[in-house]
Formats: sequence, structure tokens, C-alpha cells
Amino acid sequence: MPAPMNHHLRSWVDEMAKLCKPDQVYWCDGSDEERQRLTAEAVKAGVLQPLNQQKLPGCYYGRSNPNDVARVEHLTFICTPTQEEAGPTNNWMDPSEAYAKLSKLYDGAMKGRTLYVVPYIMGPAASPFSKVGIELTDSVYVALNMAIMTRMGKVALDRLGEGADFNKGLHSVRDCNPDNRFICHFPQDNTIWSVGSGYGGNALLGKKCLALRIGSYLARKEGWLAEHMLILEAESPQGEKTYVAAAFPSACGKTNFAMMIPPPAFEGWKIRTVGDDIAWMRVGEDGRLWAVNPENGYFGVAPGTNYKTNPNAMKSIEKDTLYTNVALTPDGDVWWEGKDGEVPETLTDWKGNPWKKGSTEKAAHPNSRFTAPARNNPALSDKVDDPKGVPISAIIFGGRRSTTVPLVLEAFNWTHGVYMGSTMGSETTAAATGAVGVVRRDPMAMLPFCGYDCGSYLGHWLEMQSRIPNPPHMYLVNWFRKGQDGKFLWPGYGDNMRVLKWMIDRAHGRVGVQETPIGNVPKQGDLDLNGVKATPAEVAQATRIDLGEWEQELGSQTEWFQKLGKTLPRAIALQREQLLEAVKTAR
Ligand code: GTP
Ligand code: SPV
Ligand code: MN
Repeated sequence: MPAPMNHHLRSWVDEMAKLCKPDQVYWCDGSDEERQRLTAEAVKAGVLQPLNQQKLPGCYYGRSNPNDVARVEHLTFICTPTQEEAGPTNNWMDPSEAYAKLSKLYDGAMKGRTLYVVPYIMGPAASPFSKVGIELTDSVYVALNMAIMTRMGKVALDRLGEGADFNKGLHSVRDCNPDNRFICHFPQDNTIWSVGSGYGGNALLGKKCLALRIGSYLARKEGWLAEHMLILEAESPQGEKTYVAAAFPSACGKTNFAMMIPPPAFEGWKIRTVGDDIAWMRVGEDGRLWAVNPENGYFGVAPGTNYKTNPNAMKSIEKDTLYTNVALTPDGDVWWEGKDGEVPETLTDWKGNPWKKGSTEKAAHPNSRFTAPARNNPALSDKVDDPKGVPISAIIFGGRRSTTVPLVLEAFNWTHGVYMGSTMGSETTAAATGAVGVVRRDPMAMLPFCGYDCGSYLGHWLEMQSRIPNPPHMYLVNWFRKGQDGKFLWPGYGDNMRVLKWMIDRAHGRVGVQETPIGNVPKQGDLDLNGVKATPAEVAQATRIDLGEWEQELGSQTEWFQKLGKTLPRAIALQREQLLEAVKTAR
């Protein structure tokens, strides 16, 4: 496609090309023909390989550098003018220092390569809430992934027109050296510079970098919320539709919850997906919170995905899907730990080495992923392209906690709900490099994605209350509590419908609650357990509130509050003290 006339865009692209010195500059138009051509180029260059086209039409496979398989939080920086603006939970670099340092790395980095100009929209093309970004990248893999994950190409340039309001993203894989890897955000310049990684959230700049880090910064400025949340639609047998948003940390079940199939006892219920990772929420004219999914595809965790746990995901990835770091079968099919069927006798593992059944090494990387177009999802909500989004009746926070946190707790009020989100803990997963299984506080599942000071972010959540006359209920959930045998107590997946149904009944005022010192729980009999895949003892353990454990939990939160420092809202600290008093009194 010829370069468009927009001179803001052209002069910036020229400037970046002068720095990176690519052999050629290619403007993506987002057409089908282009996708096929770029895919063929990627295959020729060895970046992608075709999968078995009989079994997986339009599907391709890519392996990343083994040193480049997840987000790198220690190399991710918020480059605000002052360190206070980035806050104590983010890495900070002075903007001029960051520009200077990365300019050196970009200098000539694209020699011998093509610079792809990837124009994209986060959000429905016709929505006033959507944002335009331009990603300049030397990775054809990134360009092809962005074509799935966003509304990419001409549609974005048409929306931008002659305007200057676009996110400026520069990305080079360079030499993929972890020593020269930096993911830098400049919120005040609406700019992202990423170098040294070709992986997911480090490289697909529309996703975590723009939609969450820059997004959250803009959201506070403009009075809305940019969150790491799925959005789902639940339709009752009577045709009543209810929408909920849920924040779970990376690899903690958003995609699964957003695509859930209800168990047989819930015949007639339909769950549809609006989004599986990111929600942008604003206050509507009716005083309710309305959410849009800025994405257009799914960058989902492969391991554990199968026709039992997530049939809609399995159907979403049958065609036109890119697979990254999964294992390959001898006949060109994909495989990962937890896929359906027998474990194959032999595979090629994610590093390209031969693998034999019974090997102690994982065949697929634990953070191997699929990139699939949302249109493939048989349970896609018809509201995904609605410019105003969907009205949210419940906000759910949930972490991966082996102990303490019960299956479900409802917040007493908005402040208590924000407190629940802000103190959420979760055991770390393979979605980011570092130790796995360590409990860390992850406020609203946004710890790695908040583009400004975390205490101020919590303050913004509290302030939103005055703008939402009709607020949703808020919940804390935990699908991951374990018994003494180390096994999950709650069956999870489709059975999570039982908890969702209770929240829906609450939203429509059909059931009451039972109060406990730490929050509201379902009254005896209100949680529908008909046919649940767990024993009554397991359910009792999963839902149990142990006030001794909670006294400890509340006590341990002071360390986290100290870390947040002086911008921690007083109301949050006060909430903790009140709960602790209530727990002590009740014991
Ligand atoms: P990101 O894409 O990293 O933001 O993750 P996500 O929150 O979308 O996570 P996803 O749904 O892909 O789930 C990740 C892992 O959690 C997979 O291994 C799932 O099998 C597992 N999982 C999801 N839901 C449940 C559940 O209800 N119970 C249990 N025990 N495991 C679950
Ligand atoms: C996550 O880590 O939360 C993801 C995958 O959704 S990534 O795009 O790599 O951030
Ligand atoms: Mn995510």
C-alpha cells in the first residue's frame, strides 16, 4: 500500500526509519491477500512453518528464541517525567535517558530487514472510545499476529484521517539478546519503545503496552477504567442477558471463564464471549458501567486447553490460527500438555528437539500460546462490535490461592470491593519470567500493567464511585483452593457457572446474602450445586471461611500497603483495619 498523506504519521515514520535503517518500509493494509503474502514470506524466511492443512487449515507455527518466551516485568519501564508518577511497583527510567539508551539500540537495527508499518485500532472501528495505534516493527510474525489481535490496516488509517492522535509504537527484535531487551512506555508522549523481544505482551504493542499501560494512564486522565478483565454475556433460558467483567492475573482463567460451557444442570443457559483479556469501561448515560473489548482476537494459553475444559477455545483454534512454542506431532499437528487424547509416542518439542512419551521435560512451553481471530469463536457475543459496549452488572476479582480465600465473597459496597481488588493475591505463573507459584499481591490483576503509580490507581478506582450512580456488585473468587492432598477442591471451568449464576441472581435482586465478617456469601441453598463434580466435603472446604487464616491474611496486608507508600488511599487502609476488628470480634 502506498504511504498515506497524513503528514504527522509520515514524518514520524520517516524519522524512525532514519534511525532503524531498514532496507524497505512496507505499509500494511490489512487485506486477506496481504496476510497470505506475508505468511508466505514468513514461511520462506523460516519464521513460520505450515501446519497440517487438512487438520488445521490456515494455521501456522512459530518458535520463539528459547530466551524469549514470556513477558519480562524486570525489563519493563514506565518512563514518566518523575519516578513518583510511575510509583513504587513499576520500574522507572528517566524519559530522556530511556530515549537515548534505546536510540542506540535501534540505530541500524533494521539493516537488511523490512520495517512493517502496522496501523491498528483498539476497540470497535465505529466506537468513540477506540484508540488508533501505529506499530513499526521489523518482525513479520508481529505484523501477522497484530492482524489477528486488532482491527488492522486501512480501517485504522481511515479512522485516523489527517489526525495526529495515535499511539507511536516502535518495535525491533534486534538481536533478541536479553541484555539489550527493554519495554519502555512514555505515557506523556503516547509512545512505546520495545526492543529485544519478539514475544506476546512484549512485542504486540496494542495489547498490554497500549490497551493497559498507556490505556490506564489515559483512563485516569479521562475518567474511565482500562482493566485486565474478560467480559462475558450470560443469557438465561428466559432470554435475560447479563454482562460481567472479571480480573484474574495472567494464566489464571480469564479465557476459560469467558468461553465457559455451563454444566448439564444449567440447560438453556448460554455463555458468550465479549472479550477474554482486556476491558475498557466507561460510565454510560444510564449511570451504569459499560465495557468494550479493545481486542479482535485471543492470545491464549495453550497448555490445559482441551475439548473438556474449553471446547469453544478448541473450536476457535481449528483454523486461521498462529501457534507459538507448542509441540508438534509427526504429521504436522500441534500438541501440548493437557490436550485431548493419548499422549503421542513422539513429538518435536517447543525448542525443536525430539521428544518421547514419558520424558520429564515439557513438550510445549508452559506459556505456549495460540493467536486466534475472535470470529472463530462459536460463542462470540454479537455485541463485540457494538460501539457503546455492554452494561456491566458484576465485577469479579480472582486470584490463584491454595489457601484462605473462599470460592466466593461479595463486597459490602464499592469501597470494600476496591479494597478486595487492591489486596488480591495470586500465585505467580509461567506468563512472566521468574519463579512460579509464589504468592504476590496483584491489585485488580494489574500489577504488571498499571501505567502509573499504583496507589493513585486505587484512588482512581475509589473516585469512580461518584461517577457511577448504578454501580455493579463486586466479588472476590478463588477457583484454586487446594485440599490437604494438594488437589483443587473446586472442579472449576464449567462448574464456575454455579458461582456466576448466583451473581446474576444477585444483580437482578432475586436472592439475598449471608453476612460474614469479611464479606457476603450465598445463603444456604442459593448456590446451585445440582450435579457438581465435587463431594459435599470438598465444597465445604472450598467455601470455608477460617477466621484464624483471615486474621493472618489481613495482618500480612500491611507489608503490601507499606510498599504502596503514601499514595495508598486512606479508605483502603481503614477498610483493612475495620475488617480486622470485625474478624477479631467474631473469633
Ligand atoms: P492470560 O492470557 O495470561 O491473561 O491468562 P488467562 O487469565 O486468560 O488464563 P487462562 O484462561 O488461559 O487459564 C490459564 C490456566 O488456568 C490454564 O492452565 C487453565 O487450564 C487453568 N484454569 C482456568 N480456569 C480454571 C479453573 O476454573 N480451575 C482450575 N483449577 N484451573 C483453571
Ligand atoms: C498475560 O500475560 O496476561 C497475557 C499474555 O495475556 S501477554 O500478551 O504476553 O501479556
Ligand atoms: Mn492477560
